[in-house]
Amino acid sequence: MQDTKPQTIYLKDYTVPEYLIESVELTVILDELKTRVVSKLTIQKNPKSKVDNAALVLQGEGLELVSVAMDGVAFNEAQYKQSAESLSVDNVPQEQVFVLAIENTINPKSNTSLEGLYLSSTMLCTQCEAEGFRKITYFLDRPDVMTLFKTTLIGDKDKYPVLLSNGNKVAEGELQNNRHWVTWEDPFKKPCYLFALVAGQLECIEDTFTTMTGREISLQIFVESHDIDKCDHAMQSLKNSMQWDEEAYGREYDLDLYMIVAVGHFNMGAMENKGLNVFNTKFVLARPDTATDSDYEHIEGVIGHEYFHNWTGNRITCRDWFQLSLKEGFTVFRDQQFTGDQTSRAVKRIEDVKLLRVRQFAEDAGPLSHPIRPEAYIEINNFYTLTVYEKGAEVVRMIHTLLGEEDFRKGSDLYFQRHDGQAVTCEDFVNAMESASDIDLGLFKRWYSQAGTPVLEATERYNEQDKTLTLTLKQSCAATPGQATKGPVHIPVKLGLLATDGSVANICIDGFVSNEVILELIQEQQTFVFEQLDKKPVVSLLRGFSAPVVLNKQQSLEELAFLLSHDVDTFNRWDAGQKMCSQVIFGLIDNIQQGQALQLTPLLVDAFANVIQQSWDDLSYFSLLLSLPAENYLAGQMDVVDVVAIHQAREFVKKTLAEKLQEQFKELYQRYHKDESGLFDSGAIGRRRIKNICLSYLATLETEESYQLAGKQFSSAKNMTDQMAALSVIVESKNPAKVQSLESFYQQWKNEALVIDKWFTLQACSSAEDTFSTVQNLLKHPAFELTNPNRVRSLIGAFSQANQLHFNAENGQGYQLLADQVIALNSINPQVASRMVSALTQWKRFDADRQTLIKAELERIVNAENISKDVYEIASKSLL
Ligand code: 7MF
Ligand code: ZN
Repeated sequence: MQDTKPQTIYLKDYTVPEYLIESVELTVILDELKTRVVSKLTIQKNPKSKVDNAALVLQGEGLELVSVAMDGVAFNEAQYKQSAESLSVDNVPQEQVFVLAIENTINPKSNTSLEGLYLSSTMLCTQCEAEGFRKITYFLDRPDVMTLFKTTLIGDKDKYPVLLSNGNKVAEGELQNNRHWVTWEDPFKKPCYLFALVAGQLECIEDTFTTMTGREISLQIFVESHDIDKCDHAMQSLKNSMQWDEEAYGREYDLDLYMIVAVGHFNMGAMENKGLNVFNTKFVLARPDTATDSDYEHIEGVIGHEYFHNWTGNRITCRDWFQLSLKEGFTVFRDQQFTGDQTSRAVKRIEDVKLLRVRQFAEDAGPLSHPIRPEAYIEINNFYTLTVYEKGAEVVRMIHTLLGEEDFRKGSDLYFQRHDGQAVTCEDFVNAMESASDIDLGLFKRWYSQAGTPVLEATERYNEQDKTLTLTLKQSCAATPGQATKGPVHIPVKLGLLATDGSVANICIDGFVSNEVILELIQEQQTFVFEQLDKKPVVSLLRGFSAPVVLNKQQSLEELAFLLSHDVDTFNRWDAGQKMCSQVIFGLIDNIQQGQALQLTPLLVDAFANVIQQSWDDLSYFSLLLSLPAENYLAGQMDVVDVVAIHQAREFVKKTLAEKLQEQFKELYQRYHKDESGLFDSGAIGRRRIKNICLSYLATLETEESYQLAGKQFSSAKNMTDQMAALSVIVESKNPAKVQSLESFYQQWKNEALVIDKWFTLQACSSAEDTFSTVQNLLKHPAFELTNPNRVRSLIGAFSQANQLHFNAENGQGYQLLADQVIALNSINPQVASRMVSALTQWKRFDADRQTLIKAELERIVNAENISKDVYEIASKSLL
């Protein structure tokens, strides 16, 4: 650790800024090794601050200070104080505006943290959220200081022909020594975390979008020249996003220009900088032969997400970083709605819930559990979590469910109208929603402050005489670090009833009749009585996953099979199948643990056969119904995770289904297998998805025929979806062509970084026996580098987070490998290193021997030399 113990920041300590920066004129003289930044800040005392004569403290990190001047007069060294993290000035004017001019230098090339100004191949670019602007120049680096930015970039004409920043280009010109300059002006005030600049040899594709009021917006996507043929889908996605936000939220774009730049070195997915989004190449570049269907879908979703931030994040931003979920939860909810509308609502909802239940629920149940609005942090970058994003989106979704479509729209309109141009809190958002409806959201606010996943116990009793069904719902929430006791929360429970013949039954409750109701649970326990039921109906509870809770309800395999065939709610129908599979697999896990022989219940085979027999319009949904629950989802439901038994039981089910339903899987494969390229309509996507699911079942048979099927698809595939699907089953099986296929894939794609990432991931995730040594060798592969986050995630991230079986090997070699890499990465890129620790945070879920092994590695990380506060916070809190 560093000499001083890292400081904790608390929400309760928030105070308004003592000073405001009205405007800034930045001049950046670009150079790989020594960039000069000249900043002229127009500052005034904040009229809302009650503190008089406070020192002006500007944040700055790793800056080489050249000079400071106030109102044109240079400071001597006695007139300011400098520390490793700040520049402060006492006695600044309290009554009038003043101009502070600061000059400093930075070295982008040595900046491997990828925060602030850095080099990605030959391109200079910035990442400022959350607190990266302080690595560029001294500033009031907090989101409630909103400033007008005017930025002049100066650089070599050959090295940096393209010079970009936020807003509109207002002037440009030439200088001596082959240099040129461009001035950008952003007419909207913004916090400095939304600042961006990009300089490099970039090419762009251009298009336009005409807004709802008839304004023509110019759209540009910038990439390195070799990627220019992979931008069309991103451009289409941008236009779809702009259109959708007008239709769904009445939101129009506000500048004349929207730019996206794709960079190969990026710590996360993308960034919503005003008018100049910077994206990970992974979420821009796509060509049918290089990107899978799911890549295409993610690109559209992320482009949407960043675009939607223009209103939920930029026009209205966060008061402080504790409010992060204000912009992220809402924007994720918006991008989920968008993707659902563009593709399939049923499939999108299922994919989102899968992520939430596996990853967010684990976070909520672990040592780093925190509310969607955290109360304390050491390093804010560690709080860009699944909880803030995904649970945050669920909380917004519950408001949507409680208010209904129409009032929710009224609420969002009111929120935009009330707070445009402001930096606000989560409370402001909920208040707007409350004002626009008749719904009391007082208790609901507890979702923002309480951590942990509520558990809902449901019991039902049918009374034949009264013809009533009584449903009792009881909520509870386990203690989380720092929150020993919990109160009840406001939970919307969407419910439907099915008659025994599978038809929809009427719901009669409190004198109202309908097909579907939303029960509102606000107490610890409540009872609901449904009347006029001649026969006991089957209850479909928590439809659409209407709240982020664990639902416990006794259900027989027969009842689940019934719901799988008949439920009209697409989410619950799928979930019934998942629950069936889970129950069966847990039974088999017991058998394995007790050394008993395994047998698959015909009920499951029949249920699958029944699904296959029906005709399906949405083939993607159909393929979800045929997918078994993931190993990590099963692990989340076990008291003591047994990774080997989970794997064996699940493989047994998969293989037995493949044996029993071989003919059906073959028929489906042949029916939907068309060697098509470049078709990205939902029909083609669905055909590929169902066909490839069938391929993966058939591959478990390990027959000559199945090897040939995969081999043929691999070598003849014209799109990446089919090629990857085939390679993946080859790598998973004992197919003799495995080594050769991997090698030919590498040779084919060695110049496409994003495809090589897939090649690493596929091997890292394999359940094959030799995976650990494969991973060790891949770490030494010439194409592997710790300085590229995508590569790190594709190998180290994939192995530790997506290969439960081998990462948790009994001898601890997986844990050791990860800790070694985290320690190496810590000094290169603390943010990415910290993310990699996450696989070690779940140690309480394992047996005593594994717990000991994992804790030893966490200790080793905490005690490593020069550990960053990013890594320190996660590793040390995990040990508590
Ligand atoms: C879709 O939120 C959903 C989430 C912060 C960086 C992008 O726009 C962002 C940035 C992190 C984690 C996830 C996402 C982002 C970040 C993200 C991207 C697309 N403001 Br860290
Ligand atoms: Zn975001």
